Amino acid sequence: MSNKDRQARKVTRERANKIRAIAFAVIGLGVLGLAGYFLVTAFTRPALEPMAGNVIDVAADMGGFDMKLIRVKVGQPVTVRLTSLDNSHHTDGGGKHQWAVDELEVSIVAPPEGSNYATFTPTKAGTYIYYCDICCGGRANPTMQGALIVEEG
Ligand SMILES: [Cu+2]
Repeated sequence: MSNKDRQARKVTRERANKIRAIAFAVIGLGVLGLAGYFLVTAFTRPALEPMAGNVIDVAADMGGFDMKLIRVKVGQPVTVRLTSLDNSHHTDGGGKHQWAVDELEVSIVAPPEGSNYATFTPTKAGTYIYYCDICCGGRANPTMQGALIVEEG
């Protein structure tokens, strides 16, 4: 091999290395950007539309409900709006959560990163358990439970 050939090979190799380095940098930045995007969306809540009436906003993620206790009055209509903070990439429940009270026949299922609501009027005082039966252990999971206390008006 001549010196000239050797030189040409070296240049080609250096160029290939440079291209590889740039490709890695671009991929690295892309991954970082994506990670940043997921982090930001994971920690920001979706904006909620204003609603009329007595609205109780409850949020849920894999860690449970953000409210463990809700107080309402007998004979007064109340709207519970459930927001799921999880995205659809969750394998457990697909990012959906539920807010259900068997005795009141209320079951709200919020879509991933979205909200859903139900309006009901409790007619009997008492303490009711609300729960999510979709994710992580369902009803049996103590973090996916709370108490709805219905008091005499
Ligand atoms: Cu849940």
